[in-house]
Amino acid sequence: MTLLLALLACQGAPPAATSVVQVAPLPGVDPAPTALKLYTVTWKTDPRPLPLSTLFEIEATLTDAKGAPVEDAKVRIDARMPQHGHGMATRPEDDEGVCDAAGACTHPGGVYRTRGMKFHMPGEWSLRFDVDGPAGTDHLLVPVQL
Ligand SMILES: [Cu+2]
Repeated sequence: MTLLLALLACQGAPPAATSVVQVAPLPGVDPAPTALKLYTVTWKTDPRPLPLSTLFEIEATLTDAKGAPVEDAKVRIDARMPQHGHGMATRPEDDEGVCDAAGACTHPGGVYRTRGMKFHMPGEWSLRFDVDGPAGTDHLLVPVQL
């Protein structure tokens, strides 16, 4: 029943493609510690401010507890609407970084990019960064109101 309600909740008329809703307050400006404080994530969207119903990408800079860039981690970025029980309609693509012939990849400067994200509904979104790096796995959840 919960699932049914969630589906029904998402069948409202889609917002006009031209509408751009300002996030308030605009998240991602300040460095945010991950849940276990193993890393710090500073991120921004392109375009900015974050658009509704428009593809966007995120550039995240990952640093360790001492503030040094972490170049050899894996960062996955995803988003859900927790009150509706669904995620994005698009499949985000995390950039592999710079890879050598053996397939080992690094992210110079600790910069990670994810493309193909879209918030297709207004409401409360939860942006999630999953980090798997040299200090261990950790994550960051950021509430985003559109
Ligand atoms: Cu929804």
